[in-house]
Amino acid sequence: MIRVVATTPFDGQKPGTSGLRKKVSVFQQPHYVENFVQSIFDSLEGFEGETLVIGGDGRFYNREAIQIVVRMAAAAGFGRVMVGQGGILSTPAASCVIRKHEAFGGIILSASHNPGGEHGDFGIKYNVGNGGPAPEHVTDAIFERSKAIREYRIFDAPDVDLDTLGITRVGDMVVDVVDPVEDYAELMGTLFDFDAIRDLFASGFTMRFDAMSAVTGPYATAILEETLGAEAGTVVHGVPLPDFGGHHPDPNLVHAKSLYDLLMSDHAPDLGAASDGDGDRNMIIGRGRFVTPSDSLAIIAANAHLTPGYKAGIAGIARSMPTSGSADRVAEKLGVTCYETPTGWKFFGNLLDAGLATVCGEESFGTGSNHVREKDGLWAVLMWLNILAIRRQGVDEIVGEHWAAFGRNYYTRHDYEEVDSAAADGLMAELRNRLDTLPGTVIQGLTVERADDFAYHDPVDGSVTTRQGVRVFFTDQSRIVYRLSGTGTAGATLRVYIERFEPDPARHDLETQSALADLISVARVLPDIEGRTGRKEPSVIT
Ligand code: VG1
Ligand code: CO
Repeated sequence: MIRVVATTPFDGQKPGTSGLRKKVSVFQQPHYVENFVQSIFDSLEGFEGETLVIGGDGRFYNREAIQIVVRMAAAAGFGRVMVGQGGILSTPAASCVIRKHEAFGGIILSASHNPGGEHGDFGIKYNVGNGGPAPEHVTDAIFERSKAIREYRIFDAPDVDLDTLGITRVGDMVVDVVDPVEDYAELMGTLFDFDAIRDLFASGFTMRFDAMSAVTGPYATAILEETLGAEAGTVVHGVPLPDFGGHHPDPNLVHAKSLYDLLMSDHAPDLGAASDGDGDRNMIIGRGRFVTPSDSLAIIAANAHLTPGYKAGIAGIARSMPTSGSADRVAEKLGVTCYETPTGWKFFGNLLDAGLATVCGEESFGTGSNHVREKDGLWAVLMWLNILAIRRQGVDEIVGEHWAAFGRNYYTRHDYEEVDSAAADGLMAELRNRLDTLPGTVIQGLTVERADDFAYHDPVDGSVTTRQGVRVFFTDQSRIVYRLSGTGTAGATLRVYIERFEPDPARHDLETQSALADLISVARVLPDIEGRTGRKEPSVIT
């Protein structure tokens, strides 16, 4: 019943920052999904009879891809697949299920925060047995294999019923359709003080959670409304749709603007939060106060001991390099290390496994901890709710006190999307050429102190990852970082990360873009963004 199908390689099946992401139409080409999935299986060893977890964010093509993966897993010799009902598993829930059931690994169908629908993006990602994204040596092997693949193996069988819970079979392989929320919700209950959060809601605390018509709807409704007693209607856009309702499921100031506007208005609830396509990102907004993801990480690290799961304190913090230095100050005060890693959650896995870090975060609206091996949107929201339930202060007050104690890192990211790839590569190459000559240069009154191209030396396995972004540090404790995105599907996206530390509490209430105006201007002229890309203004500012 196993069919061996001859095939030829496709160009560009190279996993990026988080899996392989392309337009849906690319994945719909005959053999495209099969080639990549076979390349994954060919790069792994020892999974005979083992369990593979499969699920996705519900976007267009999710079900079709899952049927292919299930039949190929049967042909490859897996003993069991656990599939989220309806093909649904948020990325953190998939990580949770892999760990809890000691699966060999998992395949997550998602392009995360990228738009969905027939004309949107699709993606496939492999996660290893610790529940985290495959590390670089695995993704490199998958890519190498994809360039040489000649055949794939697939079980000839009818589609499995993804909607009915319980066990069926494809050949000898068990297909276990599981509730996508249950294991995850149970884990959250062990980490946070649900009684305290219930009391908070019972006391009249109000919230809006925008699931952006993506995967977190069922999770948020079950946990926030049904378990914790948040008012019905707290969760909006709570039904996952294949095209995310035509919206861009990226919880930031641009794509979740209606939530932001509500929180800045007269009828703002106490807390606003949102999550992305696959449920690993989060945005936190208090009444009248947006919390940057970098600040959120720092505040969570400083307050985690107030929650049951972290009451013993944290062993360390890890943040991606472009994330602001606010967490570093918390680590210093706590007497723990703050690790600085390249962009992408896969670099946190070793630190978490080795017990070196407990909480991790990225400026791109990603926060998480050692409870799973992915960033976790709802976890961050529950962490904030638990902190608010114990401190009984508003978000704005907590953020203000944090800045007063640690100083404020003004922070913004400017993205230039879909620029010409050659122009973007040229811009980065020129910056790299200038690394030696930049120190000492004065640009519009700001003096460059040092500049480098970030390289990461993993303290656990000794691996080295180079060329992770050009950093330019100035003498006034400010910094600009340039790097190209590894998740886009059209042209190149140049990301410019701009940050300045402000110790003076009298200067903590400035509007971010104006507080950083001089640095923003330097960030544009230094590599001549307009001259090289033709762009006067960024496409997205967060
Ligand atoms: C972006 C973010 C990065 C994040 C990655 C995956 O990558 O910058 O911090 O880990 O997306 O997030 P890049 O290479 O485009 O800058 V998700 O929610 O899309 O899995
Ligand atoms: Co995501």
